Amino acid sequence: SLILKENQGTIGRQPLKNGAGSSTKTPDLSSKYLFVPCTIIKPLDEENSQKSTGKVDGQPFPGPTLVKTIDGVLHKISDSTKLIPVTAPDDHEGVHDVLNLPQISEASLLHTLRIRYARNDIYTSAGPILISINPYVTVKQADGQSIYCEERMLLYRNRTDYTTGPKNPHLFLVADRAYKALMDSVHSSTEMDHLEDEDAVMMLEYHKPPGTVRNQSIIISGESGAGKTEATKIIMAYLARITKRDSKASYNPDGSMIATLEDRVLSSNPLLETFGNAQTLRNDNSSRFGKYIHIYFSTVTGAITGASISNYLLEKTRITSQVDGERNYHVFYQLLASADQEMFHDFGLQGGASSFNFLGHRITGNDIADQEGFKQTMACLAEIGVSPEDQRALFRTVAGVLHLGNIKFEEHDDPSESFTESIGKCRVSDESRPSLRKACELLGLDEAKLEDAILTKVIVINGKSIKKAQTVPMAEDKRDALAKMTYSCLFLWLVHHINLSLNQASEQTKSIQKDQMGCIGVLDIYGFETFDVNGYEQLLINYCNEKLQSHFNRHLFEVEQKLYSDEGVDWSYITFNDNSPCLELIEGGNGIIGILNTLDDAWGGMGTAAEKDSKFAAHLHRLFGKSSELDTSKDSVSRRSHYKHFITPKIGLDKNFIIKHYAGEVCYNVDGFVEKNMETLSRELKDLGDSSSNPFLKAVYSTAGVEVQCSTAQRSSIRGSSVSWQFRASLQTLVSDLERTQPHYIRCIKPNNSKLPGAFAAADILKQLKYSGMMEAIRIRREGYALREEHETFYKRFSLLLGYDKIKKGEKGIVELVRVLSGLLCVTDADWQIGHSKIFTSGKTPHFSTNRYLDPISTSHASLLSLSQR
Ligand code: AOV
Ligand code: MG
Repeated sequence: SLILKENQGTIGRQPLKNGAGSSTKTPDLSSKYLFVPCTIIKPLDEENSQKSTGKVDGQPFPGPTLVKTIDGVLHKISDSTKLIPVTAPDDHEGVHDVLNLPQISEASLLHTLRIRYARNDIYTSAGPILISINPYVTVKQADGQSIYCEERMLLYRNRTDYTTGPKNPHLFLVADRAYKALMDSVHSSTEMDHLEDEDAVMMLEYHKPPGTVRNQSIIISGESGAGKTEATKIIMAYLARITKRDSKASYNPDGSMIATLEDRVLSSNPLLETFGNAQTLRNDNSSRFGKYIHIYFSTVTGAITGASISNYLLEKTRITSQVDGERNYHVFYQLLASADQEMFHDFGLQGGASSFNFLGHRITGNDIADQEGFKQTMACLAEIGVSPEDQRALFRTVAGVLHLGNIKFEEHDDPSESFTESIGKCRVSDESRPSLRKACELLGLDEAKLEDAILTKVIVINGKSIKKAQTVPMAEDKRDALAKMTYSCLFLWLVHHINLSLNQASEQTKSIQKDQMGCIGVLDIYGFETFDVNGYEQLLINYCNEKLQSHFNRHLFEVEQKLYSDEGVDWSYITFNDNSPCLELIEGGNGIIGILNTLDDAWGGMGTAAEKDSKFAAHLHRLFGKSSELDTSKDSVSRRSHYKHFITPKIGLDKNFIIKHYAGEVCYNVDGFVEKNMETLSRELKDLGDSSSNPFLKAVYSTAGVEVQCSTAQRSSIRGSSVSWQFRASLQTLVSDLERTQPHYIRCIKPNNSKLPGAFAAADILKQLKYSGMMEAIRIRREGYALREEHETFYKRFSLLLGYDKIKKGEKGIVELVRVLSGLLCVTDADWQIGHSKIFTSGKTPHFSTNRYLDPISTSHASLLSLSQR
């Protein structure tokens, strides 16, 4: 087989109409035919064709050539040397695990994924990593049931060891592997002997003495809409189902049944989605926060004993404004679609979604889905034990936020009001007074106090507090800040409440000792992002990905290294792709101040937020740009590796800077950076919140532990309290937590940008494979030995196949066999290594064409393997 190489975009634009099986459609080569296998029909250039006579069959001829792709379409290739020859025997088409491919490359990886996706195999393994491609439909198994049905769960669970039962890659396989590894880490594990290769590799590293719990983590990443949240839910459902015990039902004092812990764990997902997910252009149910869910198990009984959720960086701008075609958080629309008569009246919802400024006006809710969502939200709230009073108070707060958004301001010049200093005074407009009144009623706030807090600012000059009037834009900003504070505190209150509910179980299971508890953490976090315009949020998200990538690289490298050194095989040539220079450029360290610290420092001094943004950009270019002032310092050589990751754009210097991330270059626009990083909550707003007469809201504000940064104008920096600083701290905790676990990686891929089932946009998919670090995983394998086989299996296979039944048994026999095979395959000693228990073969064994593949003597080890399996 041959595979069309990337950037052959023009060759198929004029398909040959008369060719057999040709299509009249113009194929989109940039995507459709990217790395599609084809065969050479004939060289088109006679001279070249003659020159090539005598060449090995199947090798590309230089010059224009006619090729036929597997779908029968003919293509004229201008330069056939651009075709990539691949070793792809037919029985390796669409293998479960791409590391079993005789030759692993971008091309063969993409082709395998394409074939599998077309036959509804949406999961593919790459050794220990699971690649998942969003199907955008419920995938069914042969009997018509969903591939996530209970029967299937039990099938994955009930296999006696890893050599029986279903092997097709699946989320259940990963979840089960994590669960089994957790349980095995406490029990003496002789089962190791039965494990399949890849499982054994993973377990090997973590084979701890009996009695020590090895916590597990499942790290799910991918771009928006790739299926992370769905995967998280499927994994949680699996773990809840396989550990479910038949326990006696327990009841509340009012006679209602208390939901089981497993059910409560599962209920947490729809609740978090209601308050933290929204429809975006990329995903109808996009999570606007990151989450790490710890599920605790008793290692004695195997049952779930509790759970807890850590959340990261809820997107706050969405609460007050959304881009065209996107929505605010689901809960607003659910409330509007389903509130009962009493709520409608009490909460002032009669005008519907279009009457609220915070809901935008371009997109209406999907009433049916929102009504269904509301029912589920109510049921889940009850399940996690939120009282009917608190449920109502919660929705009351949601409605209060909506009314805040309808408060408008106008300029006025009323001389009766005197401020020490007034620029352009403003007041609440008359027509929006009812909104102010309603917001105050719902949030338990005093109207006059709210007005005062929004319309004035207290500043301290020479120890004296002075009230300063605010302009209309300033008052609008404060109104929005109050709405964001209220909603984000509500979200934190909910997370806190869920955690309380999920930990009640630990009360019931108090008898379980600490060393008898184990944990599986599931991380559903935003993937690498790059848009036309990238802002503050993208910087933090990509920083997070850079951090996780570092963890991923180190893990892959260490696993590989451990395997080789345990086998006594030389691994010195495997290089570690270290992204710490880029990480340090962002977060600082190693003598580098870092972008985030520079941003924190940009807060100080005078000037508007926009001026500070520009100053920040200028400062970055001075610090890290090509002509950096630090460049001349004596330790500049060691620092230069950091600068390589910082690029000063050719135009728009005052607004932009570029970071060269592991996944590619991203240009960031500094607009709003300083404000977003600071997220000032003025003293007035904090005091206002404290003054609420609504006990629920008081509790909400206090659980969230509202941090106030007051009078920061006098401080030169906000290091230690900025949003990025808090994010950095929570990320650090996350990474150190992950480092104590055995990780399992799931890489979610979005197949196309139209949310369509079946469409495989190859170029975009390839980009995502790169972002997700898959290419790095492949590189490590290719640098090392792609194929490994137990001595005995290897011996049995090849000694028989080649008729060498006379060669010696044991260690000597293996050495002899390897020597003979090397000679036959014309490979060098560097392509083989004999480990203590395994034979390692490099993935660099020579290419062979389809024709040569049929001849066992001249084929490589890999095809011998497949032949001998027949
Ligand atoms: P995300 O979590 O990765 O995006 P989701 O898990 O929300 O993406 O998936 C997006 C949508 O794709 C879902 O709402 C489903 O319609 C569909 N989908 C995903 N996985 C499956 C599956 N296994 N089977 C069927 N449909 C699926 V984001 O949170 O936006 O980064 O921010
Ligand atoms: Mg999500």
